[in-house]
Amino acid sequence: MKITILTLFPEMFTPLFGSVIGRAVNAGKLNIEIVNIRDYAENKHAKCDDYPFGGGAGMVMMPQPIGAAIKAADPEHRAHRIYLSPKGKTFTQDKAFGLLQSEHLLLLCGHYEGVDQRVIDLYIDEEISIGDYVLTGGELPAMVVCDCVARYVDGVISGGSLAEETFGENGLEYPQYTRPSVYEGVAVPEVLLSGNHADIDKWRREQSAKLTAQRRPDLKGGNK
Ligand code: 4FD
Repeated sequence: MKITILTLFPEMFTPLFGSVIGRAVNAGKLNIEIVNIRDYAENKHAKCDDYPFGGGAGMVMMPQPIGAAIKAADPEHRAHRIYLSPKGKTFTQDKAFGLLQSEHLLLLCGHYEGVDQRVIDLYIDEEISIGDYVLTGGELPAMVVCDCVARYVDGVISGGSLAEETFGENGLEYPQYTRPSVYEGVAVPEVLLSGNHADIDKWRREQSAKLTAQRRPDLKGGNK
């Protein structure tokens, strides 16, 4: 899979390459391309924002640099093009799974008060929001989408972890423990040390169901 990210702040994406995702990129499992929109501005000072027509606070990102950057990155519109915005449809784990069907994702990050509406109307396939809050730019949302989708790409993380986790069919995940078996006087639940895998599975399913019913009755598995 290829993910192209269009932004005015390419340096914001450096941490993305530091961890699990960086390793996947280096192993050739995933191709992440960061494009600086400013490189496509055709005016003398590479200006990319301007005052809103009709007045009002803030600045709006100009259509020309974004349009040129999109056309260069995806000349034949093969990519699924996403604009990160508080007005978008809310991102979920299911949504991330669906996005995996695309060979190429293009993520457009807006800044200021957003981008000229004509860019969205002409070039964007889908608007996505990562939640009901406003940020200074679409970069963090783009990283969230990128990370969440990338985890599902073959070989990015080890097999078992994907199947058992929260937001699958199973509701919220059961609590995890590691050594030592007693920490600050608090012992690990005995069943986990029993070596009886049927009992352990049963305990984990119960914990999972209890937690989901308490905290997230809206989720699947909330009353299992
Ligand atoms: N909730 C999100 C996305 C972007 C963003 C922006 C219009 C502001 C939050 C378009 C206004 C983009 C989100 C940039 N804040 N800020 O996913």
